[in-house]
Amino acid sequence: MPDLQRREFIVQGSAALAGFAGLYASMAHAFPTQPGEEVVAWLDQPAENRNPVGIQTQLVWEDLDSWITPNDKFFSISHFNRPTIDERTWSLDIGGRVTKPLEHLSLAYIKEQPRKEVVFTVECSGNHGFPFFTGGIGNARWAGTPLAPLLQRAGVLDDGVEVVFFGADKGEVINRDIKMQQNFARSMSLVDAMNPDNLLCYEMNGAPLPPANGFPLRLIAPGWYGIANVKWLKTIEVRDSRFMNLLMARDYVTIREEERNGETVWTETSVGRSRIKSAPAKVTRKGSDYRIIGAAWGVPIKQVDVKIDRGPWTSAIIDHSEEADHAWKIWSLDWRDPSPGEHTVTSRAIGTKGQVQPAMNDPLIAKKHTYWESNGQVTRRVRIV
Ligand SMILES: Nc1nc2c(c(=O)[nH]1)N[C@H]1C(S)=C(S)[C@@H](COP(=O)(O)O)O[C@H]1N2
Ligand SMILES: [Mo]
Repeated sequence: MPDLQRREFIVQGSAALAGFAGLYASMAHAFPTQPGEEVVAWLDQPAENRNPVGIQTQLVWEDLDSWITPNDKFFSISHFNRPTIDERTWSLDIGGRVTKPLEHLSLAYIKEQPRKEVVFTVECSGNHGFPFFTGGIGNARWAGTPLAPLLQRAGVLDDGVEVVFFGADKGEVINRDIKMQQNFARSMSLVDAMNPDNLLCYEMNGAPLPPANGFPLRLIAPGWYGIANVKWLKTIEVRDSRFMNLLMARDYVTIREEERNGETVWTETSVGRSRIKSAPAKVTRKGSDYRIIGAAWGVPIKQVDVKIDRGPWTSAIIDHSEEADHAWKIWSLDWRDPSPGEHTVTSRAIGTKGQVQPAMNDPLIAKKHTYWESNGQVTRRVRIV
């Protein structure tokens, strides 16, 4: 293209873009909330929390007004007790199938190691699995030191294939009538554990880890469901075989009917890496202008579509002002002239590799018999007056 022509093209192009930007100025940034903007509450509200000890501080979707979830609004899950740990007496052991066990690592020692930060959206794999559990998600900036160099320093033996992360919390576990006292534990293959993204994390949004989120140290495993992110970390143990405790082999196992050439195969698979998901967060109104705002996460997101009632899918605008590889994307869509009355709002995320968030009647969801990995499309109800 000759220079002049190209310049003209650029000028015209940017002029056209400016017009577009003007029209959608309100949409490019979903946050902060604009003056005069009010939230239209969903008609379908979560049921009363049936497990208030285990599940605390769920995200209230209508309150979503920042990319980062503040620590005091971040959800917290506990399967056993919630230990209060004194960092002066706490230490971390890394052992098992290694040549040089690293024992009694202090918090100060871990903080002296190279620091790394990641913005990562943690979702509990049970989120949306129950009517009372729809806010098990939050996005934080986590800081810590990479796990891999410490495992390397410990010198993993050739037969070391599995890395187990033990928490300080514990409780009674029963299997085959055998009653045991066990610490919370989850494992990963050595290959997965060595991923450079994994952090031994001591900081959340610039503050020491809050007790509810794992003080003084937790694993942060970006790209994995919440369960892999072991809190109140106490021991890391390399083993020579698969680890099959409650949280690896009985709970957090997804049971599905899968179709193979017209035959049903029942599968039981471990909950691990997060799946593609999105949800409408809120409908806002400013005068007579309505907007739908939501989030999408689980895998790298390319696109989010929104469906109102039984209408067509319309692409939402993704807010690129704050983004990170492992963080949710905030999206919004202007809702032009909604008719008064009740409506449904459904969102559908599409990943960069073409993954599509399944509909609730997709066999992937409909033939799933357990509540974990509830990544089906979320439909909310709203009344426009
Ligand atoms: N030690 C320990 N770690 C744990 C848990 C637990 O009960 N004990 N719960 C897991 C689950 S199921 C989830 S969803 C995440 C939640 O992290 P959060 O409580 O910081 O939000 O922590 C995980 N790590
Ligand atoms: Mo979870």
